[in-house]
Amino acid sequence: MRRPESAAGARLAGTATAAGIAGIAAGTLTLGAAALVAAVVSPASDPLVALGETFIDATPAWLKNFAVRTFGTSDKLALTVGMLIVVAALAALAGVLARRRWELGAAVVVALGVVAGIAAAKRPGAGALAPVPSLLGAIVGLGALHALIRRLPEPASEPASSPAAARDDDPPPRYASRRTFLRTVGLVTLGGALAAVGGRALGVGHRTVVAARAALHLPVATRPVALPAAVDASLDGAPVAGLDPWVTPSSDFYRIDTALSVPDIDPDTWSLRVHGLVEHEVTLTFAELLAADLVEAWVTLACVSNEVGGNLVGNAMWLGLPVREVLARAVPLPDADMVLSRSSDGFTASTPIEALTDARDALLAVGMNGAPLPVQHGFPVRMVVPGLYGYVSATKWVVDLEVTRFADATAYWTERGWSDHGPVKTESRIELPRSGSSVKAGRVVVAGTAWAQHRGVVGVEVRVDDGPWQAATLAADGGIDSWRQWALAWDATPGDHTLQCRATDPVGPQTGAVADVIPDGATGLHTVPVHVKSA
Ligand SMILES: Nc1nc2c(c(=O)[nH]1)N[C@H]1C(S)=C(S)[C@@H](COP(=O)(O)O)O[C@H]1N2
Ligand SMILES: [Mo]
Repeated sequence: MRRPESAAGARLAGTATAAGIAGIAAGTLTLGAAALVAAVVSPASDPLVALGETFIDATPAWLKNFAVRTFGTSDKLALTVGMLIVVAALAALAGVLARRRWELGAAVVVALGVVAGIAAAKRPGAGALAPVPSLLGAIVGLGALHALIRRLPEPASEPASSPAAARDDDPPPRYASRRTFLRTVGLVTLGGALAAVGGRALGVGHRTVVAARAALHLPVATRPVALPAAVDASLDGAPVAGLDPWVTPSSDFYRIDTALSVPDIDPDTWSLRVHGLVEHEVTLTFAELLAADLVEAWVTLACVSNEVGGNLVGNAMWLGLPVREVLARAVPLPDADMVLSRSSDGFTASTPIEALTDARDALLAVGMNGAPLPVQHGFPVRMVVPGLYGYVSATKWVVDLEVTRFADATAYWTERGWSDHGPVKTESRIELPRSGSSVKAGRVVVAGTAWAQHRGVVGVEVRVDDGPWQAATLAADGGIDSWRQWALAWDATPGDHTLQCRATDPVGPQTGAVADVIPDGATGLHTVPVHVKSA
């Protein structure tokens, strides 16, 4: 049987493809083996986690901004998918190279293992064993790649008298061999994937925090707060349905941080070190923190990356110890003007010392909405400071407070292009009607939420099609540190309309000037198009 050149070329290409597939299978087993080892060593030592977090830390402001804008709170999922694609491409390359020259393919695997191992070792708080999952994974990967490359289907050297061929003419022998290869590859990939999933699950189950959090009973606050009355918007005595609730359930609370694997902190070994420009260095244990006079406070937290009209903002009841009481024990020196808070995973925030020593409820929080802090929101202890964006104040998993000066120290996001000061800007958003929706002509409820943390919202106005500003009805004030709901009855006429809102704090109305989230928070009027159908 004559085979044209192109068929021979296709066979060769098919084999290179097979080598690429072998590489991906070996790569999957590599990651699976590493995940299993990481389950024992520490979740953060998983090569994907270590590489991802290193990548996040190296990400400039514009890219972080792009990621948050494009993927919102799914930015971590997007990063993981992106990394898997890159790793798959490199694994395929390792396979293709290994088929030509084993040493070349092996070099790619070893290089990846070493790079991931170094990344894991360099993560803040990494133990001595941090590189082990990456390195053991690479060794398993080398073995798998070697075995698979030796079993590549080789059409040219297929023995004509192979048992498969003797049994049947169809399919031709090389297909039988290919099937065996694919079956092996399939098994290796499946094993790797199962190990990866199992390793992750095991790692999560192994976490000290899960049991520690479940066992924790928070003390009762010496100064408790109740849910303030009438904070839900209503019009003419009728409640407005469909707004974001005044209290954001913890499970719905936005999450923004640089951690791919949340820190695993045992409250029994947690401590907070207060040092720097202080008269006495202070160390606070978790037991001491719980034994202190804890207070409760309603505070609306906002992310500097929140776009006008966005939802990276939430309101919760926090339980904690005022930071000023811990600072008072340390006695800051007069020339200090900033406190650099640091989390166990290396994140830092620069907070003006004024905001931590004045009368506001700046807390070392242990509770959120009546329960211990969820792990994702900072268990066992985080900072919450009314009036400041999270990136300059709300350090989760906090372990260290350095009293210092803005002139002498910089924080995580400041080093990436964001402002070192981040007071929350007065903002308001329209939640009803939804942007782009259709409503019937006549009485339409326009409603939403406004915030001006630590100044308070004293008014909200709405305008239609650039018409005059009309005062909305404010819901009760739940305190100047919390957001405030509002509503207005609009007599809608058929056609396309544009709604806008603006909040007023004691200083004046929010600015309508459009500003990007970088470097210190977005401004502008939330603008919502609606279509009104004739009734
Ligand atoms: N350790 C740590 N704390 C952190 C961050 C982080 O990346 N790491 N992000 C900050 C930012 S930018 C915000 S907006 C708030 C968000 O808190 P949340 O996830 O509980 O809503 O946490 C802050 N605290
Ligand atoms: Mo943020």
